[in-house]
Amino acid sequence: MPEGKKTDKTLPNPSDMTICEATAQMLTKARKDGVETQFERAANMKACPIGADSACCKHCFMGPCRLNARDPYGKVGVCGATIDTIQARNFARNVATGTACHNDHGMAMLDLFRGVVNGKIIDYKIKDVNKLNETAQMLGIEIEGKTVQEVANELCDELEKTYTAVDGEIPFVKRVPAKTLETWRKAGIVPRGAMREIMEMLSRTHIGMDQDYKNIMRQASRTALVDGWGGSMVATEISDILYGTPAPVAVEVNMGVLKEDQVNVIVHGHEPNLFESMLASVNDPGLIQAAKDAGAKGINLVGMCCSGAEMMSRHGVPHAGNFSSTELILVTGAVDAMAVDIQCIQQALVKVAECYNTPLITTNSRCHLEGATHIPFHEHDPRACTEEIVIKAITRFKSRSLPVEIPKNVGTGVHGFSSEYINYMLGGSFRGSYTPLNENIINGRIRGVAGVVGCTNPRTKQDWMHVELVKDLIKNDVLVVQTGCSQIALAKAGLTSPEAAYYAGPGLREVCETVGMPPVLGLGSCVDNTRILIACAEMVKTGGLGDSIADLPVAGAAPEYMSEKAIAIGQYFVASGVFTIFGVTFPSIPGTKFHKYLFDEMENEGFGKWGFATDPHEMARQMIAHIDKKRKALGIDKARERTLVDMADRRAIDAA
Ligand code: SF4
Ligand code: MSK
Repeated sequence: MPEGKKTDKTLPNPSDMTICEATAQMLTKARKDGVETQFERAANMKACPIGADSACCKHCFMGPCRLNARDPYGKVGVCGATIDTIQARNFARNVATGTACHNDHGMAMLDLFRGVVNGKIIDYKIKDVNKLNETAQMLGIEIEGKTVQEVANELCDELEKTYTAVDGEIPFVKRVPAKTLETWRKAGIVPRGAMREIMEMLSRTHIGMDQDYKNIMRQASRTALVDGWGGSMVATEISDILYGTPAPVAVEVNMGVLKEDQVNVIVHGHEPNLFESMLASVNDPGLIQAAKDAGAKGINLVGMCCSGAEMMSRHGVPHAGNFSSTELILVTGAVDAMAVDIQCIQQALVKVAECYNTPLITTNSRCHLEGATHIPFHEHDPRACTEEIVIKAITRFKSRSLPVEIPKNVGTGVHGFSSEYINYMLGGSFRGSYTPLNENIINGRIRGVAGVVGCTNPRTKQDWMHVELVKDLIKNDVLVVQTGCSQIALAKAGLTSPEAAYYAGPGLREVCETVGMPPVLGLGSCVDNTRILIACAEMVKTGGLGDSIADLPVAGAAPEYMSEKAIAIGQYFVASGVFTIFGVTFPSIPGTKFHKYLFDEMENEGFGKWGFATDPHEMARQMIAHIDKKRKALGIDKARERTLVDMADRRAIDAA
């Protein structure tokens, strides 16, 4: 073991690193097997304190320049850059990279959609014609008398502007409430195409360019908005049109979904295309027979991370765990192949997969891993790739030689909510509407809505922040909507089932029991955060809760984030008007002008603002305080007080 590395004895106990029992069990096994994971590497690698404070700059070769977080105005970079410029530039580049990732994903979905529409890609079809028509109409495309193909063609052309428009405004700003849009127009941040915004962001953060932190942050907001209301929204909408808009479905979650007597295939990543084709391949009678011939009872397809979150929402495919469990699932020895596409694929998977003789297969030209097998996935012939992967998995099953240990943990939750389904669920099929949600917020049964999203991070106890935060929120009558790895943390903890209403406060519990919904609604993957934006826009449009998203009693959190995509998501929620609080670490120094701008002053300009807390209860306190502040501004704080002291209501709830 290299000098300075903690030995097994000094490493924290697995149960101190995660609240996921299955992950802890596999951590113990990994240590016995001599396999290192992100948890040990995080414990062994002290994070650079200057980097964590965002007090260093390496944007040119007169540096790198390191400023002092304890005396941030004590010196400047060689070029004279102040701490505010350095922090703003670093932050803006995080936003640009995260936005690039989501737009890259969305653009790939658009390419696929165009291929389907013009008949060049035949393996996928338009599944949700209603969604196609609604999206087209919302964007001002006339659908009367046109074929599905004609409408889809026009929609492709319109959505392409999300990426390519050199001026003007991206198509989905048509969804933005008028007052929110007015705030953006006043600030000059209504986004043009993503290529333009990301290019300008990178240019403006070069040495000798923009050196006014507020001006840099204006472009950071504009760039982030072309993620949330741009590339991510395109990805979600096209995925729904091609593969179907999710509707609630019961799903099994956690490592116990692996089956010792079956060929286990895991898909991990972000774009749904690979997974959709894999679903077709594992149901191919010839491949099922091949698996049986190899002595297996069948083929068990399982998802992880965001690909998994999307497929569990749309098809009820079981989910094995979130980001921090992706190495540890391999430690079970039961995974016969892991196929990955893009984003959140740790390089460390190569080594762990090698230790357990599991084929690790990259499939996307944008994401190779040195040492992994690459089987290219082409949308024109997708099954060639997925079938080859299944055959590899069957071969590995046949030659399993290492002991298999599958944790028994399995939870069941209901997932697959969407902004459309919330509309239907609360309003019914004949009067689908957000009115009941708004009414329940106004009368105080629901105090507000919180989006709890984002990654897991081995620098915090896996899942703990997510679960504790959400428990506090629902206990205080805050309805929680979720995406990504956070949703999986809550699903494992059993809080995405309707029975979890038991943990909710009396008002929220009453609504959940009436409608039969959980107090925690899973909306899908990271790009599906756009479903939360759309829900916010619908709440404003429905009326009674103010004129802009910034007026709503809502808040957002990513308590265990780790990726730059999360920063981009946070910034688009803040720019859209939402108080958004992050945990783990925050790349700014309290007391600096940059920090004050993000945490206080943006709100005065009609946006939301950032927050930070490492304790989930403090995080919940800040979110609830913000929701209450908004309720007061709307004049509905009294309604809630009346509801809560109404003894007749209480008795009715107790008797239920
Ligand atoms: Fe240093 Fe300025 Fe170069 Fe950054 S841009 S590395 S602060 S000289
Ligand atoms: S996968 S970005 S770890 S949520 Fe979308 Fe999970 Fe975060 Fe990746």
